[in-house]
Amino acid sequence: MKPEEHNEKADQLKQHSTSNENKKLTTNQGLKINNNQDSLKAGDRGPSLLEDFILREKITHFDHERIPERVVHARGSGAHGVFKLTRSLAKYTKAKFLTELGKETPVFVRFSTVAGSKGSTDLARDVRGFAIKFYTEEGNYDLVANNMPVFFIQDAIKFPDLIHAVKPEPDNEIPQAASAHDTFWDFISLMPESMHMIMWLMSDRAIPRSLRMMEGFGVHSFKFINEEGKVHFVKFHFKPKLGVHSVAWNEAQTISGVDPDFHKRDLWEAIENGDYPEWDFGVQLIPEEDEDRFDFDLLDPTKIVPEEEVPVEIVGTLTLNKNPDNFFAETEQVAFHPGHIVPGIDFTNDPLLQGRLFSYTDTQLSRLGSPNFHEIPINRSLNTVHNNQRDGHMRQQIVKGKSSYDPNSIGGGCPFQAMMSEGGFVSQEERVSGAKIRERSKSFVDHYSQAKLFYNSQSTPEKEHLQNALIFELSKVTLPSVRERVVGQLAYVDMFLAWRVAEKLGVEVKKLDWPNQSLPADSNIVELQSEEREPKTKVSEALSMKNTVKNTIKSRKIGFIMASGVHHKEVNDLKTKLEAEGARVEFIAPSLAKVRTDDGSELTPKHSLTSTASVCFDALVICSGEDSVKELIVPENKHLVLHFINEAYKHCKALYFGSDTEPLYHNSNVASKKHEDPGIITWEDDTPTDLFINAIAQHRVWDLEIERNAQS
Ligand code: HDE
Repeated sequence: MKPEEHNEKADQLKQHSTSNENKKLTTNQGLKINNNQDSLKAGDRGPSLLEDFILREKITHFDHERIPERVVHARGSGAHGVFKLTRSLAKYTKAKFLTELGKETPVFVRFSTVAGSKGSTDLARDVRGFAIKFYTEEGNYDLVANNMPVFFIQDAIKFPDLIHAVKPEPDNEIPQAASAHDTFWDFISLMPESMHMIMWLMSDRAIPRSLRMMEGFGVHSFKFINEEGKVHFVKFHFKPKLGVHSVAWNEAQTISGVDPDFHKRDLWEAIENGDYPEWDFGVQLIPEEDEDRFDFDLLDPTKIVPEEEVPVEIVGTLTLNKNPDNFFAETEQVAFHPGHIVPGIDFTNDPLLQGRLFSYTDTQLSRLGSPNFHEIPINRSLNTVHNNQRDGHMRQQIVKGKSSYDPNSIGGGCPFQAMMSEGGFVSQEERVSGAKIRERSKSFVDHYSQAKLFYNSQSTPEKEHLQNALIFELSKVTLPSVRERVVGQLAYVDMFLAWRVAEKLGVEVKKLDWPNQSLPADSNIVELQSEEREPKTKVSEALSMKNTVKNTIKSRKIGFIMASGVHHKEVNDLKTKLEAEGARVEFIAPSLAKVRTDDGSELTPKHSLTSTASVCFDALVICSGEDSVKELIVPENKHLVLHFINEAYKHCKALYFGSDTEPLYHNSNVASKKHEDPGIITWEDDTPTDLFINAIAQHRVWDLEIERNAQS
C-alpha cells in the first residue's frame, strides 16, 4: 500500500510543517538576519555586548533544546502509516474504525526498547514497545502495546520497583540497557509472578532481527462493546507479514558495536525503499459470560490466552509507509496513553492496566511540560477539540467567546454534551461491589504454569538459546544468593532448565519453598505461590518462532563480497533474481573504489571490508571471478573475508559461493559440513539460486547451530 494521497493526518501535519528551502535566515520574531557568523562586540577584539539579542536568542534556545527522556521506553523509532479494516467487527464493537469494512485510519507507531537511555543500543536484550496511535474520526485511540504478550508484574504498584531494579544501579549508574545485573535479578528472584515474562525475555524474542519482524500484543484483556451493549473480552495481536525473526545473542552483542542504530536504520531504510512493513491485526474474542472458563484469570496480565483455546481472528492490516519529517517533533513528542479510547472499547479491571490509566498523562506533564501536550501536532486528534479547559503553558488554541464553564447561558450552553447516539462516550455499566482491601485475588496466584507452557512450546535451539541467555545474565550477578534463588524458581518451570543453568553458575538446584498462605508481615519475600499447576494447554505452536512465516526474502539484506575481476554476468543474474524476490543487495569490496568487472564495466561498492560486518547482513554471496578471488585472498584481505564468512556461518546464515571461490571456501570453516547443511550453496549445486532463496527465507539454520559453532 502506497502512502495515501489524502491521509487526513498527513494533511493536518502539513499545516504545521515548514521547509527552509530558498528562505532567508530569521530570528524567532521573523526578523531577517544579516550576519550569523559574528556576535556583536565593542571593537573587533572587544567583549560581546549584552545588547546582542540575536546571539542571546540563539544561545537561549539551544540551552533549552532537551526535554527529559521517557522514564521507560526512552529509545524509540517512529513511522506513519495506515490501518485498513479487512473484516468488520460490528458484531462486537461500535468503534467506527473497526466496523466500516475497508475503512483506512491514519496511524503513528513508535517502537522502543524499555530499559536503556535514549542513546543506548538497539540490540539490548529487552522488551520492545509497539505503541500505535490511531487517528480515528471519533478521536485518538492508543494501543500502547509490547512485542511480548505478558508482563513482569500483576499490579501497577510494583512498576516503579521493577523499573528501579532493571535500570542502571543507583550508586554507579551501571549497566546501561541491560538486565544482566544484581538488582534486576534480585527483584526477579523474589517475584515468582515474573517467571512467565522472564521466559519471553530470555528467549530470542528479546533480540529481534528487525522491528518489522516482531509481533505486537495489547497484553491486557480489554473490552469490546457493541451497539446493543453486549460485551466481549478482547486480546489484541499484530502478526508481521515477514514472520517473527531474531538474531543470535552473540550477533546482537557485535551489532551493538558495529551499528547500535541497527533497528532504527532498518526501519527507516525499509520505508525509504518502499518495503513498507506490514502486520495482520488480529483479535481473540471471548464473550463476557465465558470469563471464568479458563484455568487462569483473564484479568491477570502475566497470562496469555493460548491460541489453541481461542483462535486469533485476522481483521485488518497495519502498514507503515512514511518516515517522520522530524524525529523530535514527531517520534519524541508523541504522547501515548492506554486511556485514549473511543466508544466501543473499554478497560477491564486488570490492576496493571488500571494503574497505567493514571501514569501516562502524569508522565507527559513532566516530559512535555504542559497539560497542553495534546496540541502538539503529532498528538492532535483529527476531530476538532471543544471544551472549557483553558490556558496553561504553551496554549495554542484561541477559543473565542466569554464563557469557559459549563453549564453556561452566556455561550448558549456550548459546547454541548454528546448523546450516546451522537458518539458520546459512555463507560460500560458494570456492577462493582466489594470491601476496600489491599489484596490480590487468589485467581492470580499461579505463577509457573504458563512459564512451563512457553518453555515447552519452544524448539530445541530456542530452548538452548533461552538456557544460554539465563546463564549469561545470571553469570553477571555477583550475589550467589540471588543466583540460587533464581535457579530455585526455574526448577518450578523445568528441572532440566534449572539444572543446566545451575551447573554453569556453580550452584545447586533447590526448589524454593514458597508459602501457600499469607506470609508473616515481616517476611522479606512478598509473594504467594499456589500449588504447582500444569497448564491446560500443554504446547502452543504460536509461541515458537520455528513455526513462523518462512516463505519470503522480501527486504532481506544480502552482502555480495567482490573485488576487481568479478564475474559481471553472474553477479547481475543473481542480483536480479534476488531483487525480483524483494531482497536488497549491497556490494562489499576491499575498498570503496569502483570495482572493475571481468567485462570492463564498473560496480560501486556500498561498503568496504572494514566499514561493515557480516552481522549487518542476512546472507552473503562470495562472488565468482578468478581475479576477484585472487585479490580477496591476498594477506591484507584474506582474514577480513574469512571473518565475514565464518561469522555468517556461526550465526547460521545462508552462504552462496560462486564459481572460482574454492580457495576461500576451503580456507573457511564452512567446507567440511556442506553436504548436510542446506544453508551453504556452492558452484556444485544444481539450482543454486533457488536453493539460496529458500535458505534465506528460512532465516537461519538454527538446527545446525551446534555443529556450525563446533566448526568455528
Ligand atoms: Fe508503560 N509506560 N507502563 N507499559 N509503556 C510508559 O509513558 C507504565 C506497561 C508501554 O512510545 C510511560 O509516555 C506503568 C505495559 C509502551 O511513547 C509511563 C505500567 C505495557 C510505552 C509508563 C506500565 C506498556 C510505555 C513512559 C504498569 C505493554 C512507550 C513514557 C502499571 C502493554 C510509549 C510514557 C511511547 C511508556 C507507565 C506497563 C507499554 C511511565 C505505570 C504492561 C509501549 O507512563
